Amino acid sequence: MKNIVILISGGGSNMAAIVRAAEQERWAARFNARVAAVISNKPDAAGLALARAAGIATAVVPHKDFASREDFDAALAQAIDAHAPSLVVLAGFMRILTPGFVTRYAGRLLNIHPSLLPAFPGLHTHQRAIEAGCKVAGLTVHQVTVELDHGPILAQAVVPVLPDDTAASLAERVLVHEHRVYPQAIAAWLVETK
Ligand code: NHR
Ligand code: GAR
Repeated sequence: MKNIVILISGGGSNMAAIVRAAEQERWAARFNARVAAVISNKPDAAGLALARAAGIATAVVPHKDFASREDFDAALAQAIDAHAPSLVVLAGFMRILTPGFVTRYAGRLLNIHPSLLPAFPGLHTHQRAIEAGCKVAGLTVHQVTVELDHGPILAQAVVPVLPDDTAASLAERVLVHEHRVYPQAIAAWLVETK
């Protein structure tokens, strides 16, 4: 069985969309894959309750408990490796990962970023897209590499920016497409790495 471990920091709606797709599309039967665990760096992440309700193992590794990023990433890797993952999925995970961590999971570490990379890597993407006068925005699923938001692109979707958009209204529009595209991209990855 291919175990998928999902890392979250907040609401977990992308995580929930992946869990839903895995069930509805019968990933266990078709790809021999399942969501094995959901791990958060924030103890109060709403996504943890969603995961528990879905019967998925959860863990919390609070980044504030660690003196350095290296120490946090080592503890995070230990929690992840308890589930022998074939794939580690960042879904709204908000901590930059050290080179050592990224190297450990090279080729099996994916992220969804809410912009059309290589435009707007980093934080506050929707506000920056609006301020730049972009007429389209979107999302990118990519492999995680040492350089932030620069790994090989697996999938993208384009979403219009409307004249009265705020960062919040644009984020909401993009998120709907994230929930569609991220599960698709993961399913395609599972087929390719069969
Ligand atoms: N780590 C590496 N090495 N490479 C990537 O491509 C990564 C990564 C870690 C996370 C997600 C990313 C995004 O999709 C991601 C990609 C957090 C920050 C950030 O600045 C930036 C990009 C992403 C995630 N985090 C602050 C930090 O100091 C904390 C911000 C907060 O807690 O709100 O780690 O956008
Ligand atoms: C999503 O829009 C995701 O792309 C973004 O945060 C949201 C998380 O929502 N990720 C980042 O900004 C990473 N820096 P969710 O927790 O409901 O999936």
